Amino acid sequence: ASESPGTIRESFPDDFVFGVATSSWQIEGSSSTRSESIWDRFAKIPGAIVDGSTGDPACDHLNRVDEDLALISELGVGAYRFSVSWPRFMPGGTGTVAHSGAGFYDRLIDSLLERGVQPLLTAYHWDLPQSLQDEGGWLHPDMPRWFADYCHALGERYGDRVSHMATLNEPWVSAFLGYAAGIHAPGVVNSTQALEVAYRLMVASGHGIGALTDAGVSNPGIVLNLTTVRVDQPGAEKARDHIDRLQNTLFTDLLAGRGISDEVRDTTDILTDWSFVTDEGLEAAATPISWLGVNYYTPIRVGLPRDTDQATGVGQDTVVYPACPPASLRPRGPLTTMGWEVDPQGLRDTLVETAAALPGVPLWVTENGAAYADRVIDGDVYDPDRISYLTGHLGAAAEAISDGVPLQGYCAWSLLDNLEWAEGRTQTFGLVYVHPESMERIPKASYHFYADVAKGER
Ligand code: PNW
Repeated sequence: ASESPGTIRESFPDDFVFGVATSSWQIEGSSSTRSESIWDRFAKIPGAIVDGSTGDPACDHLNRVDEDLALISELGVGAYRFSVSWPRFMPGGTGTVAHSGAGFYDRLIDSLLERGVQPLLTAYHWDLPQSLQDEGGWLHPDMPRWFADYCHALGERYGDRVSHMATLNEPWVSAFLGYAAGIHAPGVVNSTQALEVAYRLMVASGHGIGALTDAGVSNPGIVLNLTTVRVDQPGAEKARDHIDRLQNTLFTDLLAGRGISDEVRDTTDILTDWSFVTDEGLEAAATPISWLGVNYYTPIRVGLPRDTDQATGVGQDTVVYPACPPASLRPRGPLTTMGWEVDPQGLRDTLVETAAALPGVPLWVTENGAAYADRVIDGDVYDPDRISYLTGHLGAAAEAISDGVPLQGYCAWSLLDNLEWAEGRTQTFGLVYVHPESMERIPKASYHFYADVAKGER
């Protein structure tokens, strides 16, 4: 017999929760029964989504929810993280809750609870009602109030059954991919606006936390995409620090009540005078959270500008970080099909750094996973690379706990092969294969692997 190192399950505390995640726009479809979102509008721009995908049918989840609940149930997980489509729940953006839209999530939540699965609800996973975008979206000073009203309605409707709700998913992505790189909705390229949107989102989240609490939600929190930032070559230290500030510290400082640091203000004041920042806004952004979700996929590795970079010296791939000193991002293999470096140690480091930035806040890994081109052979889907990715990152999560990180749960991204934003259907993160036309679901080898982990069989 070989030495038995114990199961993956045994490397976590007994009350640790294994879960799986999705988001509304990426799976639901049925766009005719909700109002338009900024992603529906963005998807109409030729070339915005590489394969021309739209929000329909996505995974046709609205019509296949029973089948998807069975997949969650058979996976044996303790939690399911999903998001509410704002345009489905409150089609006007503000005001009236839609009977049918709200009822869909009632049934989803009740079915999860019947199956012993804890619902983790995210209020905003990027599908803003287009009507609010038309008013100015996250640049509008009233957005925090509109968002708080929406959160209050969610809390009133579901707070009796859902303990853990998150206000926002990854405000960094909304701000910097939506307003600096312009590769996400609403497709704006304006670094000044990106900084203002990042701030406004955090103010809105704070108002949302307050509204959820008022409505009786016991555990309101937020989900950030945080990641450790490494120096790849000597000389890139300044750029590393700059990227770390805009990727991580900007958000954790606001949550911790440290405001916006002088370093952030000084390095970006060529772009913006930050006069939109108010004391009330900073105070709102620091509203205490009862948990923090961390989405981690890959570290950031910062090197010197490439020879081919423009005369400005600023690498194309660092434009997303406003005012970044000359540098380039240099992922090292092995890479996923997203071009993202596979580095489990990066998850451990990210969790340790996050716990230090926000001491005492319970953490969850709310997303972790990998895109690969899977092979379908005789109706079976083989994804050994995804299994080794998950094995490595689960190990890193367990090590972070032994480092003292108060980590309570882990959600794999994603249950289904879904609509991967600007990448359309060309990047697949699912534990379950979804045929792009027939919508047939086939659990992959990684689904069976993860089921074994959740059940304690490996
Ligand atoms: C996250 N980046 O998005 C989202 O929360 C998911 O909806 C998405 O499907 C998943 O990760 C995989 O992409 C991100 O470029 C998209 O740094 C892009 C980045 C980070 C997160």
